[in-house]
Amino acid sequence: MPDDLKLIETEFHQAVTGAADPRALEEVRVKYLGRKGAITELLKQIGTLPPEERRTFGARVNELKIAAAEMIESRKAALESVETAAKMAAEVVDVTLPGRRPPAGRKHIVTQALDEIVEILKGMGFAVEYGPDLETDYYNFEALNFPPNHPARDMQDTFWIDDVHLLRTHTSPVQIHVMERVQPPVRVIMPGRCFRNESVSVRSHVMFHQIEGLYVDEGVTFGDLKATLYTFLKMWLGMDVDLRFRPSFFPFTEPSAEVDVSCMFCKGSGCRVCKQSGWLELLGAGMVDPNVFASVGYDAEKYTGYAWGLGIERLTMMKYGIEDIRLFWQNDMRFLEQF
Ligand code: FA5
Repeated sequence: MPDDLKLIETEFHQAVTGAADPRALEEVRVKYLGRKGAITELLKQIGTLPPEERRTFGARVNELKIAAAEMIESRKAALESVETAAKMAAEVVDVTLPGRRPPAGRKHIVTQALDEIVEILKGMGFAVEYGPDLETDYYNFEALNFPPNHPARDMQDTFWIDDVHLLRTHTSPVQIHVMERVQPPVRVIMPGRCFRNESVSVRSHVMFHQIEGLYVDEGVTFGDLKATLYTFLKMWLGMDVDLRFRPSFFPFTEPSAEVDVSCMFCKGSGCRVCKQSGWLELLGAGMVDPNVFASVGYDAEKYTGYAWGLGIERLTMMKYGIEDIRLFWQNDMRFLEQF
C-alpha cells in the first residue's frame, strides 16, 4: 500500500505540472481527487486496513490529499494568470495606429450625374421643377396630345395601377403641371424617375431617369433647342462629342427629333452598347405642339417652345464607358465604388 501511495503521488505531481491549461488541470483534479479519483480511493481503503497500519497510512493519505488540493489550486492560479497575461497582450491598444475610417456612403452614380447636369443647366438659366412618379392618364398622355386609344400610347409600355393611374412613363407630364401653374416665359428642367413595362436589356430598363427640358417664350426656335443641347452635352460629356438629329414623332412636339450621341465607347466603330451603329439614342425633342399649349391655356399664336426628354442612364453610360444599363441597379459594390 505505501508503494501505491508513492506511485500515485509521483504520477500526480507529473500530471499537475504537465497540465497546460485550466481544462487539463481540472481533468487531473477529477482523476485524483474526484469521487472515484485515485487519492479518494486511497482514502476509502483506510477503513479496511488493520488498526496498526491504519494510523500511519491514514495520516499519509490525508497529507497527500491536502497537499494535492493545494497544488491544484496554486497551479490553477498560475495557469489563469498566464492566460490573463496572454489575453491582455493580445488586447493591447496601439495608440500610435492611425484611426480606422468607418465606411462612408456616397451618392449613387445616377444621382451624381443628375446633380452635375442640373447644375450645368441651372447655370444656363433653367429653373428646376419636380413632379410625381404616380401620374394620371391625363397628365402622362391626354394633355400631351395622346388621344384615347391612339396607337402612339403603345410607344411607351405602361405600368397601370388602375384605369386612371399609372407610373409615369416619361418626365413630360411635369411640363403640363408647370405650364398649368406658370405663364410664359417658362424655362425649366424636370429631372425624375420613369417606369416602362418593357423587357430589360443592355440599353433599356423598367426604371430609369430622364431630365426634361422646356423653354416657352415668344420666338423660340428649333435652333435654340439645338444650341442648348449641344452646349450642355459638350459641357458634360466633353468637347469631342458629336450629336445626330433624326426626324421622329412624338404626339406632343412638332416637328420632333430623336437625338443620338456618337458612341464614346467604341469611338463610332460599333459595339454592344451602340448596337454596332456607332451612335446611342439619348433623347427625344421637338417644338411643343400647339395642342399641348391649348390643353394648358397658352396662346399658340403668340408663343413657341421647345422640349426635350433625355435618358440619364444612357448619357452616363456614354461618359463612363458603362456597357450594361443593368449594372446601375444591381447594387454591386465593386461597380458602385468606382464613382
Ligand atoms: C420620351 O420619353 C419623350 N417624353 C421625350 C421627349 C420629351 C420628346 C420632350 C419630345 C419632347 P423616348 O421614349 O424616346 O421619349 O425616351 C427618351 C429617352 O429616354 C431615350 O432616348 C432614352 O435615352 C431614355 N429611355 C427611354 N426608355 C428607356 C429605357 N427603357 N431604359 C433606359 N432609358 C430609356
